Amino acid sequence: MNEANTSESGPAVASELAGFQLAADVTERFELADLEPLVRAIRTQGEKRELSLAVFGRFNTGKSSFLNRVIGRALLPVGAVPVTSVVTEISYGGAERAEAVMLDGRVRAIPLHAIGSHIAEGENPRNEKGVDVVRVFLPSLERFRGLRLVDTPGLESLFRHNTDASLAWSPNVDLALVAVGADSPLTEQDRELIERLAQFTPNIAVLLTKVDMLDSDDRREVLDYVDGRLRSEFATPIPLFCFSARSGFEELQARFERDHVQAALAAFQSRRAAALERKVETLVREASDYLRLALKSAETADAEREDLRERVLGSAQALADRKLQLRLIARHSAGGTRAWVEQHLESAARKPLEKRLEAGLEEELPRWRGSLGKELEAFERWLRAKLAGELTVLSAAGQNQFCQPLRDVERQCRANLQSFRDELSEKVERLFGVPLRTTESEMEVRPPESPDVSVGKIFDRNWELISWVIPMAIFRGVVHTRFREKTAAEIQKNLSRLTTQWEERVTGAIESTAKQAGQRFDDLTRTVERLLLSEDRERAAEIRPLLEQLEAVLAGREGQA
Ligand SMILES: Nc1nc2c(ncn2[C@@H]2O[C@H](COP(=O)(O)OP(=O)(O)OP(=O)(O)O)[C@@H](O)[C@H]2O)c(=O)[nH]1
Ligand SMILES: [Mg+2]
Repeated sequence: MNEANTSESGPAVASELAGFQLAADVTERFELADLEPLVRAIRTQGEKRELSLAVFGRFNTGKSSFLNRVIGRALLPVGAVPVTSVVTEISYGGAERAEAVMLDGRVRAIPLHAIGSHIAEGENPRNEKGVDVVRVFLPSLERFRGLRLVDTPGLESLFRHNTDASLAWSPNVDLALVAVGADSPLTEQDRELIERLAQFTPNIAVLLTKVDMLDSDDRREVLDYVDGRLRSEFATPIPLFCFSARSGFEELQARFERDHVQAALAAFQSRRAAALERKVETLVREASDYLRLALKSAETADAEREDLRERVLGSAQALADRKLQLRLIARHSAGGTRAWVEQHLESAARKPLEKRLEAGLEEELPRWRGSLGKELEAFERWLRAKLAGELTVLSAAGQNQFCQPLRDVERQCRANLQSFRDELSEKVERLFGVPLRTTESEMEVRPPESPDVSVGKIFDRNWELISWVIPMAIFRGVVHTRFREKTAAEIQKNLSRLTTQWEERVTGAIESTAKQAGQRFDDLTRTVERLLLSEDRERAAEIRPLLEQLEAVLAGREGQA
């Protein structure tokens, strides 16, 4: 088996690599949250029995279609709009099965045929189910033992969370495949993506997809163009493969498997070691960048501080105004939530619901024969059960719609924070010559669950006591008219109650989102203040030897290269 191939040399565990422990310690000591995923990826690298071959790229370039072809079945959902929303890992396994690893770490078995409900944007919008990664095991992948095929959500779509999910996973990559559509060959974003992936692995190839869309002359022209661009943009050669998921292009797939996959498996140890080396090198470089910034800041005299602070963060008033903007976004959306839910619940659903219950009531009425008390009881039981059933369905079906104001707030807060972060980073880089490394922890927005629908008591009086004195033969018509009126009134009352429940839940989630955004804002300003506020000789003395050691590691690596 490939993973047992020990004839090649190369460090398999991170601790053997110069600088890793030092950089990991610096990451922990200086709380460099944005380097933590890379530290984790490096630590787990040593335990991995498989190379991760991950396909990245712009949405709609055919990444999932490509992997479906490679695994020989239509497993992954595909479509003309952005589809994949969760990273999916596929590897050989003795039994066919799938599991979802949730963001909170729990692992759930899921039926293989239902993975779409976890990984497709349409069925799991904005990853509202909170899935971290889906893993699939297939006995048919015997020939890929030692390989983990990874499908990632597409980049650059309007769904920013998909880009975030792909980039968050990217430190784990060993063999990166960048999918580029033959219809838009190699954009500026593709180049940036390759550069980003090169931080984590030197094993990068480009897959030119959908080549069936070009005739052979155009295909040659596009191939030459992409190949030429790759050569001029990157110092190391990047292999290029053509692919089409359409039938008639099987030879391209066979060539890819032979020249890329089998070659990688044959050189398993060295590919794994190279990816590990690259990750550690990136970690050491980024940790030393951070320390250089921290050192410059600790060495800056107090006299220059206030001026620096003002130049980076702006005045206290300007900061307060920015933070107020976040609160106003939330307040505005929370204020409109009731009207929004009302529009989608009461206005849209009331009439059809009334019609359904009226028809149901007319069917039931002839069955209720007895004293007033008995009929009232039958009516109440029927109406409560019917209403509860109908409202539960309406509530669940409308959940996505009702949460729209929450999503708007989340999107606006995220964009607001991002632009603040970009501005700060740019100013710090201008003044110190080193980019600002800030904690880019994601806001966690949990959409509220559907409330439990409960229909309260319908009649307050206990009619049982006097029902025997009322002759139903005479009053039945009047009583039934009252039932009809009561049905409409109960629909109105309970829809309004459900609207209130949803309003409370959505505005509660909006408030918590706004609070989180406020905290992120404060974290960001605190990080900068911590860097800028005081001249700190002790801190400078602590940083200097660490920085020297990290720089020595980097110099040693460059020397080796
Ligand atoms: N002509 C042609 N169309 C293709 C090919 N591969 C995929 N498509 C079409 O391109 C669209 C996108 O395919 P997907 O496989 O879902 O693309 P993706 O890159 O996984 O998209 P995201 O998951 O959104 O990132 C679908 O409509 C596919 O039918 C191909 O080789 N040739
Ligand atoms: Mg996809």
